[in-house]
Amino acid sequence: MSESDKHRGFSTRAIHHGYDPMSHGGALVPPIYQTATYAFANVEYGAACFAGEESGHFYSRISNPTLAMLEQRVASLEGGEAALALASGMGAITSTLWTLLRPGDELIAGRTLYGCTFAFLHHGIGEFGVQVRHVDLNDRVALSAAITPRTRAIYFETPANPNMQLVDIAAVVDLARQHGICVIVDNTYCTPYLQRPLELGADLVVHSATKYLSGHGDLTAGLVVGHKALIDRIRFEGLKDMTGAVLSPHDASLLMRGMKTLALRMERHCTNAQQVAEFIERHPMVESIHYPGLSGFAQYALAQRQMRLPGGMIAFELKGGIEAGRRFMNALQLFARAVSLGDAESLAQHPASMTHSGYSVEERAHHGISEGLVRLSVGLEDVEDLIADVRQALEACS
Ligand code: 7XF
Repeated sequence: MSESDKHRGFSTRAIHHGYDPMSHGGALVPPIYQTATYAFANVEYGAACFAGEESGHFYSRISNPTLAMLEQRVASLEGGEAALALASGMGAITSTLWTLLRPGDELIAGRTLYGCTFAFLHHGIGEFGVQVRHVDLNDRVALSAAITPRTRAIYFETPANPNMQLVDIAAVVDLARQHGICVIVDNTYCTPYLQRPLELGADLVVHSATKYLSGHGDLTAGLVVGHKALIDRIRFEGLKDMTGAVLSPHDASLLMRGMKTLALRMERHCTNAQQVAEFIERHPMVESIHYPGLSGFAQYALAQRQMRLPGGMIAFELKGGIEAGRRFMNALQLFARAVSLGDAESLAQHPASMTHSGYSVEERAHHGISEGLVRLSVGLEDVEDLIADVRQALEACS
C-alpha cells in the first residue's frame, strides 16, 4: 500500500504503508537489507546517483531500502511529504539544525528542552556563530520581540521534557509564517498518534524514535519529517556530510515492528498515566503535579485542543523536595529507576541529576526545571500494580 491508502486509518497505515509483500517474494514482513553499498549496472548510472540525477540507493549512509520503507510509513503517520531515519533523536536534531543554520543566524527555542538538545544548542551549534534565544513561546509579545531578520527557525518540544509545559503550535506557526521562519517541533512525547504538528502548519517534526515509536526500549533511533525539499537537504547535507548518524537496517526493522502497535500502546499508556496521575494528585505528600489530563493542569484547555490524549508522562514534586523525591524513587519496586521513556516498562528518573544534568543549577531554575522534580514514564503494566507501587513508595518515604 502506498499513495492509495491515504484514506485508511492510522493503525492500518502503521502496519502496511510503504510496503508491498508482492514486490518482495511475498515476504509478509519487510526484509532487512543488510548492505552497506550497492552495485551499479554501469559507471554512468553510479555517477548519476552521486549527481542526484538518479534516485537509486548508492551507499547506506545516505539511503537503504529498509530505511526507505520506514521513512514512507512515518511520513504517512505524521502527515508529511517525506521522512528521514537516523541513528538517534540527537542524530535527527543535530543533522537538522546543522543543515538549516549558518554562522550569524538566530534560532528561537522553547523555554524548556531535553538536556542534550539544550547542550547542543549552547555548547554545540551555539559555539559556531548561531545565536540561540529561549522564549516563552506562548507569550506572543515576547515571541514577536525576539524575531529579527536573522531568525531562521523556531524549535520546541510540546509537552516539554521534563516539566510538561505545552506550546500552542498553531499560534507559533501563525507568527512564524508572517516572517518566513521554519517551525520545528520535537514530537517525541506525543508521537503522531496523539499530536500532528505538520497538520497545524509546522515545517518539520523531529523524534527520538528510541521512545514510544519503537516502544520496547531495545534500540536508539531518530526521525525527521516534513517537506520533501527540506528532508532531501537534511539527508544530503546534515546526515551525509555532517553527522553521519545513520540508522542500521536491523534497527529500522525493529522500529517498524514496534510501530505496528503504536496506537494500541499509546491508548494504554494514556489510560494508565491518567489513573496514576489522579492517584498522585490526591496524595497528601504531593506538592505539585503536571499531567495534561488533570483538570487542574495549567494548560488543560490547550491540551484538550492540541493532543488527542494526554500522554504517558507525569512530572511531580513532593513536599520535602529532592530528598523526599530520592527516597520515593529508591523505594519503587516495580517502576525501574531509569532514564528514557515510552517503554512497556514503567520508569522513574530525576531530571536535575540525570536527563537535565547538562544544565547548570542556575540554568535549570531559569528554564523552569525544579531540582525536586520526579519524572515518571508510565508503562503498559496493569495499572493496579503501578498504583500499588507508587502508594508503597510514597508511604516508605514519608
Ligand atoms: O538521542 P535520543 O534518541 O536519546 O533522543 C534525544 C531526545 C530528543 N528529544 C526528546 C524530547 C528526548 O526526550 C530525547 C531523549 N530523552 C531521554 C530522556 O529524557 O529520558 C534520554 C535519556 S538521557
